[in-house]
Amino acid sequence: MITTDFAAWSADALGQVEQALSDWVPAAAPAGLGDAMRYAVLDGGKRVRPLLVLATAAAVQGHAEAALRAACAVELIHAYSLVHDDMPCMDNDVLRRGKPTVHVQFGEAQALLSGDALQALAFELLTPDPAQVPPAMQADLCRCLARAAGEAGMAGGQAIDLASVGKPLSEAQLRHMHMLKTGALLQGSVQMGADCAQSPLTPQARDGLARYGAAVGLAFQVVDDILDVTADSAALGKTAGKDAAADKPTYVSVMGLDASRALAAQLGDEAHHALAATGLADVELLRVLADRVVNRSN
Ligand code: GRG
Repeated sequence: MITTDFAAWSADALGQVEQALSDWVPAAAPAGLGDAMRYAVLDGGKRVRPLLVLATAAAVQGHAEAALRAACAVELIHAYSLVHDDMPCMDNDVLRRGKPTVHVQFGEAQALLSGDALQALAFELLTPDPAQVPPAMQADLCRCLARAAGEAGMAGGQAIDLASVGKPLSEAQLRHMHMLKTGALLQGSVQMGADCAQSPLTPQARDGLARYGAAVGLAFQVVDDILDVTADSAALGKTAGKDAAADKPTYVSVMGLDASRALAAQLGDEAHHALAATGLADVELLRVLADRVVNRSN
């Protein structure tokens, strides 16, 4: 069946993700830790990464239970990264999603611990009873998420980012940093969706999805940099001018606004071409998601 109704699909998918996150992030974690964890995860966020997991899993007729767990796991890693990124030792932000950041609301120690606990919970979600998700699929999902989140991905990109403050970066260096810091988790979301396939994918499908994920991952960051200078900071729900204040290089500071907009559009085209090369029968959800990433306003 060709999936054309993105709005209905995404409303259903987001409902499932919100419910599962609410069920799985424990309110009863000791000494207020559950409150900080739930504050970091629930009632906010665009859930782009879970949608990428679920749309990719739909395109490959993936294992439904594995896909929902993977969608939530990647969102927990994303939430942890935001909690830690906002702390005084990193970006020192006081506002996230229009609310006080976790360390402002709960204190620094609780913010650190809630990020740690969310990261651990992500891998717990990926490793249920073998009757629920085949063990080989569990291993693939854990490996993929660990690589996307670790030194070869998000954490490595964050290290480069912090080391780049006040330094001029070439476009190639900026691209490398963002492919790791932001792109790896988005690309990993697509790969995790692909890992939910219940029969082997062709090399063309794997390769096309990998190229799609890379293009969408980078486009997300380019658009983020554009929105940082063009959008109303209240609409973004974050501290105004954070990156400029921290003197961090961005796509807009390195390439200018027009070239950044052109790059975002080009990455959107690359995502479409990569999807066409997968040979998969129904990639409509992924095509619409790429367009939403490139054209987003928050
Ligand atoms: C602390 C290891 C570690 C890493 C932090 C992701 C990250 C690395 C820092 C966030 C800094 C930032 C604002 C990057 C720009 C792109 C980005 C990840 C934006 C936030 O993601 P959205 O827009 O957020 O998906 P929502 O709130 O919608 O979930």
